[in-house]
Amino acid sequence: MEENTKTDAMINRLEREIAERDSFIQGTVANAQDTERDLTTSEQELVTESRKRIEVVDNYYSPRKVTVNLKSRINWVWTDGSADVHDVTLISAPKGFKKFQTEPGSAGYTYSKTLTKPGVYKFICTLHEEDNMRMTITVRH
Ligand SMILES: [Cu+2]
Repeated sequence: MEENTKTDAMINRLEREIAERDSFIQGTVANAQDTERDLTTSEQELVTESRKRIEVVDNYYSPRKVTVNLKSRINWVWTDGSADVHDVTLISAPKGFKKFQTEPGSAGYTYSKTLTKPGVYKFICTLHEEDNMRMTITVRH
């Protein structure tokens, strides 16, 4: 019983921390929108790194370029902007990292992968390669 209470308290604290971080990031994004400027590279990195979220839409990934820390877990999210079907196919990766291809998905589909080797990862959508639907993730040492 006491263990449960402790776990609950820990979950509450973590949820609060995540909410605070989210609101800070949303503030940064809202600020940029208010002043009608694009996010700076470092702000974009902050947003992406915090969310580690790549949106899959018709017919591109957003953002197209990301730099993250080693062992980041990346979340690809097929949003409502994905009426069509797309996949995420790893075509080039650091030595020793196993290439993969997701199922073709549309709005509501998600996929997560932890990048365990430093270096450059290149992805394409095999269904829209000719539309240049591709992205790059660089993993820091
Ligand atoms: Cu596609």
